[in-house]
Amino acid sequence: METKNNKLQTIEEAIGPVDFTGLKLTAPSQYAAGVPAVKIALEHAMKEMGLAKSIATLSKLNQKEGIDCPGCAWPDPDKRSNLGEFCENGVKAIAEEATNKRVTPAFFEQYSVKEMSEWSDFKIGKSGRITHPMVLRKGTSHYVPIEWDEAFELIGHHLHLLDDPNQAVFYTSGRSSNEAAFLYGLFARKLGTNNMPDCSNMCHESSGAGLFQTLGIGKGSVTLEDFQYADVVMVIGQNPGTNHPRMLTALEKCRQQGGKVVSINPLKEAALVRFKNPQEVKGIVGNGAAISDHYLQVKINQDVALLKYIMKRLVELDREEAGVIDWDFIKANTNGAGELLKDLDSYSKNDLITQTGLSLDEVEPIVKLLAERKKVIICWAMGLTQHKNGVDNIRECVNLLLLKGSIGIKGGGTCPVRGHSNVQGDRTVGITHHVSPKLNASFERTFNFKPPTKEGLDVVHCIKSMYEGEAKVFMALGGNFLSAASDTNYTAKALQNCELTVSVSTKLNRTHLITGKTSLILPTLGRTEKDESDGQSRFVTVENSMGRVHRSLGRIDPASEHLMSEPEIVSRIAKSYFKDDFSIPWNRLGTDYDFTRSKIAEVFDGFKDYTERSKKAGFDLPNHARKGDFSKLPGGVAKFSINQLPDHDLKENEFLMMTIRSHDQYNTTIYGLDDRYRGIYNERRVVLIHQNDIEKLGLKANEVVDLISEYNGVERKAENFIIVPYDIPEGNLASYFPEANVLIPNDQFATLSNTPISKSVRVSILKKN
Ligand SMILES: Nc1nc2c(c(=O)[nH]1)N[C@H]1C(S)=C(S)[C@@H](COP(=O)(O)OP(=O)(O)OC[C@H]3O[C@@H](n4cnc5c(=O)[nH]c(N)nc54)[C@H](O)[C@@H]3O)O[C@H]1N2
Ligand SMILES: Nc1nc2c(c(=O)[nH]1)N[C@H]1C(S)=C(S)[C@@H](COP(=O)(O)OP(=O)(O)OC[C@H]3O[C@@H](n4cnc5c(=O)[nH]c(N)nc54)[C@H](O)[C@@H]3O)O[C@H]1N2
Ligand SMILES: [Mo]
Repeated sequence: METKNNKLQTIEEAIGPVDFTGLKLTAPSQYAAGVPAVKIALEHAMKEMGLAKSIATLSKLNQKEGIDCPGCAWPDPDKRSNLGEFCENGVKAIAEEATNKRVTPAFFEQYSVKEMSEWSDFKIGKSGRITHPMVLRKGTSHYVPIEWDEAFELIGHHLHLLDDPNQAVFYTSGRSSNEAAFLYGLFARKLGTNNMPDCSNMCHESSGAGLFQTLGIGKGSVTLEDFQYADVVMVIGQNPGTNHPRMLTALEKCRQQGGKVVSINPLKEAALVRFKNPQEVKGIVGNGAAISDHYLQVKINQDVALLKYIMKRLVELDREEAGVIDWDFIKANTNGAGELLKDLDSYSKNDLITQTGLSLDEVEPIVKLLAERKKVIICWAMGLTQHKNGVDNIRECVNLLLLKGSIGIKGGGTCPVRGHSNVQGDRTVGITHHVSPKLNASFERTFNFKPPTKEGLDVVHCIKSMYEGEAKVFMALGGNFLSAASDTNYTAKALQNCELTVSVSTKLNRTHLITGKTSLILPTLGRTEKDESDGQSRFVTVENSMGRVHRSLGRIDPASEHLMSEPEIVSRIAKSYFKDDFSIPWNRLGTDYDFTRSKIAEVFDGFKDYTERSKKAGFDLPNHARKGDFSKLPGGVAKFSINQLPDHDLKENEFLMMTIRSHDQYNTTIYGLDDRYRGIYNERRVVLIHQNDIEKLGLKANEVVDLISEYNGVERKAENFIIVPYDIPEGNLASYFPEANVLIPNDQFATLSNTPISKSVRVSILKKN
C-alpha cells in the first residue's frame, strides 16, 4: 500500500514550498559590520558548533597555517589579525560546514525523498552533514546506505553503458581544491569528453570572456596591495558587505590613503555606505568609516550607457585640456581607440544619461574625479556579468581603464571579484568545457593519451542535452545544480531524465531530492576538516581571486569516519572505470597530493616547486596584464571594443528584475531568513519595488502577488511574493535567488559567455484576487 512515506519523488517539489515565514520590515541599515555582525556571527557559530569547536575553528581561519575560508575568494592580507581574519559571513560559512548536526542512514530511513523535497531549502540545509554514502535505487522512495566500493562500481557500470562519453556530464562547484579539480578534469578527458560545466558558467564567465578578448587573460590584473595606491576604486554591480566583507577593509584603507570610492548599484547597499571594522576598536565604539565618496543608483543593466557617457565626457575634457586621456599608453599598448571614439560620437549625451536614470548632478562629479586622477581600479561581480550583454559590460569597463592608461600600473586595473573560494583555481587547473590545443598537448605529454577535441557542454547546454535525453549520466563535484541553475522546472526534468545522477557533497540539498533514475550521494570532507592518510595529515591548495595559490589545512575532526576526500573519490571512480588500464596511477594521484601537485606542475605553467611554495603566504601565478604586457594577444596589444546598449524590449507593465543574494545565504544554502542590512526579516518571498510603481499598478505594500516572465510566448510563474516598497529605480525589481530562478528560461543567457540573465529578467506582476 502506498503511504505518504513511500511515495516517489515528483517534479512539483523542484521549487520547494511557496508559503510564507512571516515578514517583518525595518528601515535599511546605515552601516555594515560593527558589533551586530560579531554578535550574529558568534550566535551562528555557537548554535551550529558549540563553544570549543567554535574557538578551535575560528582562530585558524585564513591564518597562514590554517583553513582557507570557504566563504569567498577575497585574498588575505599579508599582515593578519590574531583574531583570525574575521567576517560575519565567513563565520557563518564555517559554522554551516562544521555543524554538529548529522544526516545519517537513520535519517534517510525516516524521511522519503519526496517528504524531504517538500521542506524549504532552509530546513533541508539545516539538517546537517551527510555521514555515509547513500544510494536511491531505481523506482524506490528512500536513500539507503551503500559501501564505497559498490558506489564506485555503480558509476563505472553506468559510464560503460553509454554509447558515447559525451553522454556524461561532469559539473564542478568552486569549493573543490585544485587537486580534486585537476583529477576530475583528467578523468573526464581520459574518458573522452569535455563536458565540464562549472559554476563559473553561471557566475564570472562573462568576465573571463570579456577580459580574455581585450587583455589576453581571463583573470583580474590587480593585487590587494594595489588598493592602497589607487586614486579611484569603482565598485560596480557588487555587494561586498554581504558577499565579500573582507573587501571593505581594503576599501577603507584606500580611502585612508586619499583614494576615492565610487559605487554604482541600483540599490543603496549599506556596506557601501558605511563600514564599522570589527577588527578595530573604532569599529566597535565609533560611527565607522564612510566607504563610498559617490553613489550612483543606476537603473538595472544601464552600466554600458553610464560608462559610455563617462568616456564621452572624458574625451571632451581631454580636447579642452590634454592629460585626461593617456594617449601615450594608448599608442604604445592598444588598438581600436579610433573606432571607440567614433562609437562614442554616435551617441547623444542626453540619451545616455536618460537611460541610466541618473541626473547630471550625480554623474558629473565622477567625470571630474576620473579626469583628474589616473590610477583607477574597477571591481565588479554579478551585477555586471549576469545579463544578456554581460560580456559587453566587462569590455566597456576595460575601455575606460585603457583610456586612462590604468592597466599594468601600481594602483590600477581590473578586479573581477570571484565568488566561490576556489572557483578560479578550478578553472586554472583544467575545469573547462572549451578545447585548447595547447592544454591537450600538455595533458598528452604528461599522461600519454589524446584528450578529446570536441567542445564540451557548459551549464545551460548540458541541461538542454539532459532535457532532450542525450546526456544520461550527471555527476557533480559539489554544488546544488538544480537550485543554482535557471528554469528550475526544466532543469528538474533534465536531471530526472538521467539514468544516474551523482553528487559529491558535504550537506543535503535539493539536487539530492530531484534526481536521475538512480542517484548517489557521496559524502566528502569539507575545508575545515582534517584530511589524513596513513596517519599523516594532508593539505590541499586553492587560488584566490587575485591569482595567489596557497594551501588550506583542515583542523577539526571529520563529521564522520565514513567521509572520503574529494581527490580520493574522483580517483577511485576513475580506477573503477578504467579497471585494467594502469596507464594513469589513479591510486597514487588520489592519495599522495604532493604527487598530484607535481603532475599539475607538469601540465600547467607557473606551478614550479608547487608544494613547497604553496606553504606560508603562497605564490602568485603568472599574470602578464598585471605587468602591462599584452604580447600574448594578436598584434601584441590590448584591444578596445565596441559595445551596444542593451535592448530589453519591455512591454507596458513589464519590469526588469534582478535576482540577488540576501545577507543570510550562501548561494543556495540558506543560513537564515534575515536580510539585515536591507531591513527585511524572516521572509525570502519578497519583491522589492519603487513606491511609484506600487501606486501605478494599484498595489499596496505587503500585498501578495505572483511574478510572471514571458519569453518566446512561454509563460513562467513564481507564486506568492510579498510587495516590499524599496529605494530601487523605477521600472526595476529585486527578488532573491534561488526562489525566482523558476522565471529565467534556460535559453536566455549572455552572448559569448552563456551566463544566464539572472540580473535582468523581464517580468510582470500579477495581482492575486
Ligand atoms: N555570504 C555570501 N558570500 C558570497 C556568496 C553568498 O551567496 N553569500 N556567494 C559567492 C558567489 S558564488 C558570488 S558569485 C559572489 C556574488 O557576489 P555579488 O555579485 O555581490 O552578489 P549578488 O547578490 O548577486 O549581488 C549583485 C549586486 O549587484 C547589483 N546589481 C544587480 N544588477 C545590476 C546592474 O545591472 N548594474 C549594477 N551596477 N549593479 C547591479 C545588486 O544590487 C547587488 O548589489 O559572492 C560570493 N560570496
Ligand atoms: N537566479 C540566480 N541564479 C544564480 C545566481 C544568481 O545570482 N541568481 N548566482 C549563480 C552563481 S554566481 C553561482 S556560483 C551558482 C552557485 O552554484 P553551486 O556552486 O552549484 O551552488 P552552491 O549553493 O554554492 O552549492 C552548495 C552545496 O555545495 C555542497 N558543498 C559545500 N561545500 C562543499 C565542499 O567542500 N565539497 C563538496 N563536494 N561539496 C560542498 C553542499 O552540499 C551544498 O549544499 O549559482 C548561480 N545561480
Ligand atoms: Mo558565483
